[in-house]
Amino acid sequence: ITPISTRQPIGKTHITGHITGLTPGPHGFHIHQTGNLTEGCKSTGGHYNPFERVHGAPHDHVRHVGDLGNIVANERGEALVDITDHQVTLVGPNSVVGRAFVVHEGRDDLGQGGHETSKTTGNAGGRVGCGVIARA
Ligand SMILES: [Cu+2]
Ligand SMILES: [Zn+2]
Repeated sequence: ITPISTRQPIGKTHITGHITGLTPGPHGFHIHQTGNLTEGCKSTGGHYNPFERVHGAPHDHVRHVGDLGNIVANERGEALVDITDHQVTLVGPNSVVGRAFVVHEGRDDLGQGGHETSKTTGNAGGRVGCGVIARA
């Protein structure tokens, strides 16, 4: 995933990209706490959550800042990312620069699945890909 731009210094953040090599179907897509890839995607920590809220959907006010819902891969395993988000920011004390995007094995239930991990991770399964958010 490459380009990220802000339309305004503070406000919505537009996240775009093209992810390949996935299994077809939905995959949880989040910003995790750190950009530490020393142990692969595992070492990026949990969902970025500066306000100590529960896991939710992108359109929920109460959610982790890093909760970007699901991306959907087509039958060739390709997913287009085009997300405009109100909580993610590239500036200020809660900037996501230096943190990481993580793509999960399965669907994020957006906190509604009733599983014991629904309210923390969306029960999205393992981490299949990740990348650090850096300044270009
Ligand atoms: Cu995640
Ligand atoms: Zn979350």
